[in-house]
Amino acid sequence: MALLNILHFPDPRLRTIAKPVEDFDDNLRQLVSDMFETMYEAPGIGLAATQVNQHIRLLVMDVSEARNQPRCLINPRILTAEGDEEMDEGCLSVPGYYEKVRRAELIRVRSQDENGETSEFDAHGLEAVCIQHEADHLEGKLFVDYLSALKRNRIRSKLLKTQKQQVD
Ligand code: GNR
Ligand code: NI
Repeated sequence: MALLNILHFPDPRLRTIAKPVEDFDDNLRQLVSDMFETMYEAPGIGLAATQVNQHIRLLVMDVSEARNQPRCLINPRILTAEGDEEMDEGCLSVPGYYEKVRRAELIRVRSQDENGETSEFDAHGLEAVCIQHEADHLEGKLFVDYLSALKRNRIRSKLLKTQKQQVD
């Protein structure tokens, strides 16, 4: 078990497009386990491999109140998306900032688990928002990309400033 380092905006590595997972081996299962540990410790409701500098199509999540419903999505694909909803979003890679983002309210998802088994399911509400947020990470996209350039640049400057203070 290990806690992984989470990259922070505007780190350019967060802009990497993740590659499909092909090998469902012990290495992958170790990464999944470390990502769950990192997500629960943070704490967060989701974590994409991109955020821990692993550029493969893998995300973990748990949107339950009791934090006892771990879910791992590998090579996830959003097949269909319906409706609109606006929710306040945060991101472990953009610490301290919460802003409204508009997303689909109902999605159908196809993904694999850590053993390579494929399944399909519908998601709505917070679960749907989380999957869309994590799927964006795998495309190198962050929730701040949906904000105005003014807001995004303000967040970038403030985070850069705190990052510099941490190095000094
Ligand atoms: O912990 C998280 N909370 C959250 C809240 C609203 C919308 C999306 C999220 S995901 C975020 C964890 C994270 O950064 N995942 O990439
Ligand atoms: Ni995020």
